[in-house]
Amino acid sequence: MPKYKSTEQVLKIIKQKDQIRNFGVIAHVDHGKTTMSDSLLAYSGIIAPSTAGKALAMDYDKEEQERGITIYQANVTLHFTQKDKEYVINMIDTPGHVDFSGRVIRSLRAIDGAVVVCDAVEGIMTQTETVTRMALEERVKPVLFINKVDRLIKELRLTPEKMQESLANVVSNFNQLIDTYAEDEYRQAWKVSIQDASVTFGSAKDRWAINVDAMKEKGITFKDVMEAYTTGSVDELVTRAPLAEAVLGMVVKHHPPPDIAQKYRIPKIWHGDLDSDIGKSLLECRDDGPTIMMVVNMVLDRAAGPVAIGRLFSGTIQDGQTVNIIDARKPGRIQSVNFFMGNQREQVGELGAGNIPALLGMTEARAGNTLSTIKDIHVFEGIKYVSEPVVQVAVEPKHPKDLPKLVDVLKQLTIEDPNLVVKIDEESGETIVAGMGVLHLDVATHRIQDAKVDIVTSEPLINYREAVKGECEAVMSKSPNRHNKIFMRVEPLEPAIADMLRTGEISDLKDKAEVAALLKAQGWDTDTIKRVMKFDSRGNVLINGTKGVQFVQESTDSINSGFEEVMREGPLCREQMRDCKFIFTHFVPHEDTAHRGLSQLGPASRRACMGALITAGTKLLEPMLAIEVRVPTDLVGNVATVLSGKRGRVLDMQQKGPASIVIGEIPASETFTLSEEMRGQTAGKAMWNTHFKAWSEVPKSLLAESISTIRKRKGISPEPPAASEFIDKE
Ligand SMILES: Nc1nc2c(ncn2[C@@H]2O[C@H](COP(=O)(O)OP(=O)(O)OP(=O)(O)O)[C@@H](O)[C@H]2O)c(=O)[nH]1
Ligand SMILES: [Mg+2]
Repeated sequence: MPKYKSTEQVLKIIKQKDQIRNFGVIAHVDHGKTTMSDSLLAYSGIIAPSTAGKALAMDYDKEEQERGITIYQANVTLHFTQKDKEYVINMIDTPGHVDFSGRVIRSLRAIDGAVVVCDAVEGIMTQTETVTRMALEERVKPVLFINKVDRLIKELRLTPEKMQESLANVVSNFNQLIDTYAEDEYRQAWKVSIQDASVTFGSAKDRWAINVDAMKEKGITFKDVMEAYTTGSVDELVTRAPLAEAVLGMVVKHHPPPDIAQKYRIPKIWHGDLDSDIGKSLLECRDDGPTIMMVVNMVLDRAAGPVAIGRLFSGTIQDGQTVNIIDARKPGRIQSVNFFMGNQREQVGELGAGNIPALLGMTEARAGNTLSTIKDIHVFEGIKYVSEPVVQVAVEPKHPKDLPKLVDVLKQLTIEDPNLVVKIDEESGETIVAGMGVLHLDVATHRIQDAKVDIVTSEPLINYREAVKGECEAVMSKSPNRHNKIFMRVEPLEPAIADMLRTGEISDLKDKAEVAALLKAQGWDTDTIKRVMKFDSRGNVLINGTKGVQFVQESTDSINSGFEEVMREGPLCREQMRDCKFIFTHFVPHEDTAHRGLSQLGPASRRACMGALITAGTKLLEPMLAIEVRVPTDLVGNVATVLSGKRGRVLDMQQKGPASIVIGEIPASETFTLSEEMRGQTAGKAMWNTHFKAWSEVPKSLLAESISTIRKRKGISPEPPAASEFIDKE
């Protein structure tokens, strides 16, 4: 028996593809996504209408309610009727804060349309741009909801003409984003317009919304909206023009049903053979084809364990079915098929292609995995994150006996949040948790405490990277038994290739022909491509440049292991290496296998890589953040002062209503005291957000000090090693 009446209605029509829509709500932080979602939930009978706009039902987590911010993506399945036609609407509310953008990117894979929510006063902000770009890259079609129109009336007291002008401005700025980021085929077709009702205006807080269709049908004008506010009859406006009717009306009109969407989305996200039976079933979204699902999020349910949520692109999925987790090469048995309704689950037994099932029992699955009844199926393209974990804290249990419990909780957290990176330093015994930003880590450490593990955390620390500066002639290192010689040189790797390694477009697991074509396009010759020994996902590569020597093939694993060790911990500060191309130029192995095993060749390879890097010269990279500060215009100069005092700079300035937006950049390491200084300089009138922009070389004047600080923190000698420690003479 379903818990919600809407589920009964949904299950009656769930097989009709043209009556299904999958959409997500995406936006800049605080623009009103969750408040808007409330109205949709109330309309569908999932929450009481009186609480909509205040309940923030999709922010069901205690931490979210306390902070007033969305942290987790939340799925819900709604029933909607328009002119006697019924629809099943699978909706995902996503977080706006940049620290959680990984959850937005993953959610986009499951949906076909996005409602981009935009604050009428603030207009298009950085994160509006980022999420819209990410949606377009996934071929997810956007429509626009301009929210907080009440602010234009109550706060800015605009005339109806000025109000329309200001709204038209937001629309045109939004279309510029589509111009910039959409692929050629969609650039014109996906522009939004007021005339065709792909733009809706409203106030999520006050629960009304209008678009051209609603205006025509109900005879409402902007003048009526203004009057409602001046005469205090907003409630009447809500009855005449409920938000859900306009927004869901826009969704069913402009967002494609799954079978239509998959025709053009599958070629982008699945690179298998489209002419095969499997390919056809995916393109046509067939219920009777093989079961093929991509997991986009793992959610931990206290009672039921890990729940795998994703998009079923082909076939039918049922309670009790066994499917293969292709990436893990393991089978799993589905205990039950559910809809997620906020934090509740609704068991539905079976779902067809084009839906967003939540599966119990698939405990070994992870976000990004492909599930299928076919064992050797081509997996979906990986998720490409726009940011990297740049901040970290060291975590230690207060009572040493809690260590196993801590490790266990951290394991659970990383299942749910693949953007959280946990590293246990074997030398110092330290547990390091790295994340996208301070808020991300703060939420993670609270989750640990919630699990009743008392911990001590360090101040947040910045993650660094190391990269090679120049190139060098081959250097030689011997194995510990002195019987094997490895010759290695290094040079910078082409940036485009390094990026493809980090996004996973190029990896050892990828189809060889596909990888070869990508490298060729970057100017690599066929011989070099064939000689790749190891692709490192941090953005490094090792190439076999030896000619006519024996035993290279069988020694590859050992040599790769030494290389990888150095890529994990570089010579300057034991930070990760990036953008390096190593060439293994010559090999003098011992005749006898017993003398050239892993314990001999691993260290020799490690030493040769270290020696080559130090000889070629390395640089230390720090994360540079983009910063966007909103202040009253007369305080712009003060913001510039704060930024330049912290090794940052102003890059651009924009006027937005009564405020100015200062766009600039600042090293992440300088942001820990930013709040106090900004408050001091602007009397608390500045609001800002930052996001990862690029890895930037630590300036010479700070280099020596930075290196020794990092090394001391890690409990190693403050001076980095010299090349001679790793290089041997003949
Ligand atoms: N004046 C006004 N305030 C609104 C409106 N919609 C939302 N708000 C307020 O804006 C704030 C943020 O609303 P949320 O719905 O949590 O925004 P969000 O986009 O979900 O935020 P994140 O998920 O954290 O990015 C809350 O204080 C809301 O009450 C609106 O239409 N008018
Ligand atoms: Mg929210």
